[in-house]
Parts: sequence; structure tokens; C-alpha cells
Amino acid sequence: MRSPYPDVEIPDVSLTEFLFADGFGDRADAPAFLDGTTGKSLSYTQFVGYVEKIAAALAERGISDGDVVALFAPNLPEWAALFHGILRANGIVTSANSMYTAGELAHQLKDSGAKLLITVSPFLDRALPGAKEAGIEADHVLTIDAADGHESLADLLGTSATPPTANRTAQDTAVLPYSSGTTGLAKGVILTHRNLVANLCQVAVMGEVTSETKIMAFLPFFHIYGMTVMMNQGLHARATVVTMPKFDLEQFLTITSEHQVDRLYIAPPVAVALAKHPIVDKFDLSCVKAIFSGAAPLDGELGRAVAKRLDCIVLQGYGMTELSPVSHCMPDDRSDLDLNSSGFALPNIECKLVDPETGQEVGVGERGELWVKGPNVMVGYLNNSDATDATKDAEGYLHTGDIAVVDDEGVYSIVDRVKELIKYKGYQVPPAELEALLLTHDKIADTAVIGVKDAEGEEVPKAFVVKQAAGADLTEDEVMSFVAGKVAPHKKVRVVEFIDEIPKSASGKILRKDLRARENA
Ligand code: AYL
Repeated sequence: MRSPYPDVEIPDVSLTEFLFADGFGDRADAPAFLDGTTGKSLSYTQFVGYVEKIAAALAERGISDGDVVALFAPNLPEWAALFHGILRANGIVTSANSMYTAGELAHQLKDSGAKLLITVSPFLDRALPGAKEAGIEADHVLTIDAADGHESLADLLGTSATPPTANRTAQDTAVLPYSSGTTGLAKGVILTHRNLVANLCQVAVMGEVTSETKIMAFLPFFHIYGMTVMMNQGLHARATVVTMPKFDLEQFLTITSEHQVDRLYIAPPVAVALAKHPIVDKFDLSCVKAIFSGAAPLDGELGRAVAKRLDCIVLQGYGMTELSPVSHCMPDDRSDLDLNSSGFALPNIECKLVDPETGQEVGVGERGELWVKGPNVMVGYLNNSDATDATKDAEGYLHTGDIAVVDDEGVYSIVDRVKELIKYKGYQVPPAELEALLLTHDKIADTAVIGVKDAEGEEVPKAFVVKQAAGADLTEDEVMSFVAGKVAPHKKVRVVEFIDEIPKSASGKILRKDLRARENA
């Protein structure tokens, strides 16, 4: 089924040219980014000034065509300037989760072949060992703020060099965010300039983001939601993007009200706070016109409670890193749609719903795996053609691993997930990674990790564990703290159950379905 929206034209240019070639008109001196915690802002003119200087300085340090630079930092206006500076230097950005441990970071640095790492001084305790493990010398680790022994952003901005000639085409790789996709470990998702430009053109049709809009960006820029929907959509619309390096409810409400933010992008756990937390009543939030939720299923009733309490529209969208990321959303003028749904397919997108058992396409009202085809679909996974082939078929459809239904108007609702992936507060938790880690524990013989619902209905990682014969004294707490010591906080195992045997197929694959059924019994 094709999107009900007419196709939009996607200019055949790099993201840099798409966003910056036409100048900023009367928005030249308006703030592109505003750090909500310090009040420091970067106007559009200052922003591109930074981008040009950063590109020149990176070229001086040897970065050129297709070189990968890693960003490992919280949401700051500087993050965005560095992102676009790397692209302007004809490089590729790999954006790392700012909560990563040194080991998790090292995996991404090695796998992406990053040549430089740019971070902030408070992260050096993780960045330096991560870089070392990946073979990146300490003098190739730069910081945004000043840190002894490291070049800083001020050093980059101090260059007198001119930026290199821009030579990226729409088909070149722009970013390598990491996603586990439907199975296995985190993989580099190859997104081209065209993928990113396409998604901006597609999203622009759905939402009323203008130069008057103030966008709240506490969701991380390292994740494709923050990168495309907040950072780049904001730049495209010449809006103002208000950043917060770390989420704190009271500070978030203060900044929203003080800076008259009118568009909030959230993941479902923040909707819970907005609907229920008493502190919300202490703030004048009449500036908020629209709240947009994505990254995990939003409960419709909860969404309606938020809309009522804040007297604004609430919309839901669906996407995936591999889709740059948005494939479905509710347009601003259809807040009447059922909030349990994720709205319409965006322009230029074709979808199929396919029965995972039979491979047959299903009809209106029937459940099927969502397949998506369009200009925002990734090229593939970096260095992993098997995973690419398992996810993207010969016709170009991306098999999402999510189960959806569509109504006769073309409104999609995501109703289940058939892939391994667990989402904790909107963040990816790849079970395969936790299973591999648990198996390194000498008292654990076998294990399987699935997502289960906690008392509040939020998805949390649960480990089923088979003890070694000699490990009878192993406790649930021991298992949880073993994992917690080695992974970013969102990947912690939060429930443990000891069992005698992990259900497996004849070929040795974990039967997650059986474990889920056992959970729901
Ligand atoms: P990743 N409802 C249910 N599940 C969802 C939804 C939703 N609205 N959105 C995302 N997911 C799940 O790569 C789904 O399982 O990208 C999907 O395959 O971290 C997985 O999350 C993808 O996780 C936007 C902008 C969504 C961004 C995004 C999130 C992209 C998250 C909508 O408008």
C-alpha cells in the first residue's frame, strides 16, 4: 500500500548543501541552537561559521573523503556544529550513545573504523580506555571543553585554514548510527546523505515546524530520532532547537516554560510524567502546542491524558534507525486519530503487511510484519552483508520485525514485535549482547534474555538463567550486578529467573516465543 500523500521531490544533493546552501534570510541572527541549561545560543550565522571552521580544522588533522569521526557527547549546540563540521569536511559521523561504557564504545569505534573521537572532558574516563582498545591514540581524542593533553573545540575554531572543497554526493554515506536491528549485536547502519535529506522532505509534509517553532531536544542527538527529527528538522525549518544535556523533569519543565518551547518530542516514559507527576501543575505550559511521541509504543489513553492536562495536541510516530528514522506519523491536522496508532505512511513510502508464517500479504485489519520501502531505507549494515540480506529484500523492502495492522484509511498501528530487540524507555537493548555477556559468568551454563512488562507496564530486560552444576549458590542480585557493572544503564538486566533449560529449536536457536508465552501464562 502506497502512502496516501503525493510524492515529494527529494533534491539530489548532500545534507550539507540541502540545509545550508540557500543562506538563512531573516533568520541569520536568530538562534539555531539554545542550550536550555546555560542560556548560551548559537545563531544560524554563528552555527555555519563553526561548521566551516571545524571542517577546515578537521581537514588539517587529516580527515578527508569518507573518513569516520566518532561523536561521544551529550546534547549541546556544539554537538550539532561538530556533526555538520564532520560532514562538511567530507567525513562520516558515527554517533555513540553517551551512556556507553568504555567496552561498548570500543566496539563501535573499531567496527566503524573511526579515526578521531570527539567527546567532553567528563567522559574521558570512558572515552580514553575505549579509544585505546580500538587503537585510537590519546592525541586523536578531542574534547568540546578544555582538557589537559587534548585539543579542544576552541583549538579547532582557532584555525586560519579554509575548509576543503565539498565533494559529497547524495549517494555517499553520511552517518553510521548503531542499531541491533532484528537480531544480534549493534551494527553500523549505513545512512546516506540522500536517506537523511529524504526523511527531512518526507517529515516536512506532516508537521507544522516553521521558523517560529521552538523544539525541545533532550532526546539524544546520537540517536536517529534526535538527529533527524530534532536537530536536522530544526535546522531545515530555520527553527530554534533548545538543548538539554541530561533529562531532569523539573529542569525540562522550567526550560520549556522559560523559553516558550512549543513543540516537545518525547518517548513514552516522559508522557507518564507529564500525565501524572504533580510537579507539572506548578508550571505554565500554555506555550506547548504539540507533543510528539515515538521510539516505543505510546498508550493511547496516556496520550489523551497528556493532551487534556496540557491542553495541546499529542501525536505519535513510528520509525527505526534503519529508516532514517520516520516511516509513519500522525500529521498535525489529524490529532483526531486514535492515539494508539502511529498514523499514515509518509510520502514516497510503500508498505506491505506480511504474515511472518506464510509470507503472504495480509489485508486491512489483519496482523502482519511491516515491510517498508522508500528513499529513507538504509543502504545496509556496515561490514555485515548477511544481516543486510536478512533485513532488506531484493525489492528494497525493509523487514521491520514489528507487527502492525492498517485500517481502510491507511492508518497503521504497531501491535507487537517479532524481533529480538528490547526497548527500555525507547533505548535499544540487544538481547544477544546481554546473553553473550552472561555466558562469560562462570556460574552460568546457559541463558536467554527477553523483554517483559514491569508493574508500570514498561518493557524491561529479563534474563532466564540456567546455573552451572557448581554454581548452585548464584543469586538473582549477583546476576544483575554482574551485568550492571559492564553495560550502559539502559541495558541492565532488571529481572532474573532461574530455570532448568532454555527452550531451543532443533538448530539451537533460542525459542523466545516460548519464553514469552511462559511469561504471559
Ligand atoms: P530504533 N510504536 C511502537 N514501537 C515503536 C514505535 C511506535 N510508535 N516507534 C519505534 N518503535 C520500536 O531503531 C519498534 O520496535 O528507532 C521499532 O522497530 O531505536 C524500534 O522501536 C526502532 O528502534 C519518530 C521518530 C520513531 C523516531 C522514532 C524512533 C526511531 C527509533 C518515530 O517519529
